[in-house]
Amino acid sequence: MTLDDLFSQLWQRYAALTPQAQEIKDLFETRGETVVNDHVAFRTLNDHRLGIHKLAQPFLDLGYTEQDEYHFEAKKLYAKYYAHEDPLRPKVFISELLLEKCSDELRHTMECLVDTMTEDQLSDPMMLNMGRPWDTSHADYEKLYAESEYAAWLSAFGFCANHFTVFFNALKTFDELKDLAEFVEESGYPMNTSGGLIKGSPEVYLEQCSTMATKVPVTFTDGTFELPSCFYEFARRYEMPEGGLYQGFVAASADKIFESTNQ
Ligand code: OOG
Ligand code: NI
Repeated sequence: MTLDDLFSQLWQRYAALTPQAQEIKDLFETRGETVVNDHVAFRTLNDHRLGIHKLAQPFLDLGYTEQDEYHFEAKKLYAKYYAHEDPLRPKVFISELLLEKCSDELRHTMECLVDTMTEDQLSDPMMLNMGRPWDTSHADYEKLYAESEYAAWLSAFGFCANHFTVFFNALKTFDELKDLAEFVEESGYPMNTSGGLIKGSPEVYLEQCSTMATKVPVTFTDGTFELPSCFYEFARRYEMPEGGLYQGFVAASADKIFESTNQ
């Protein structure tokens, strides 16, 4: 598999789950823009069978290397990002829920889901794009949601690109990230305003904003329910004093971006 194949497979599943992403990309292209991706993000659990390292493998095989790590105490999450030596390749941000920090009940529920996965599924190198490999109930989703929105989202959607992110710097028709956010909002896509519309600032060399996830019907063992699936993000990077654009993430901003899948 080539990197182009990998990103195109990821985009396919993501766009099917998130029609707004293709729609917004089309709106940009209608303005004469060419959309470049800054990063793609994934979610998982720190269960040894499917931790960050497991999802990262296809990228590592194709020339990506591990970069920085981030801690999210309140959300009980840990994340790492990976980058390719070709700066035009999107960065990859992978987070995982720290099960040992969660309640016994939540840990048990999530481990039971993983236990139902087959050997073939657990050894699939493309786990990161397999979708939801387990059956689960909406009643369990609700219980998980009360403790961790992240766990609930993972139980309902499984493995896929949670968001693609448009690289603002490669766009030509917006002066500020705020102008882009207003354009997207006015086009009919509600934005995530947790922590403010624009997260970060030139002082931390990164500004980000994101849509709220599209609601899609999800089939559970006890019925079909509309739930927030995936979202689209927009990131503007700033030049650092020592030269070059900042390449990392900002934990305080990321903490709010996670909330783009809130109900
Ligand atoms: C990841 C949230 C963090 C960023 O760019 O800071 C993030 C997620 O929602 O899974 O994407
Ligand atoms: Ni992101």
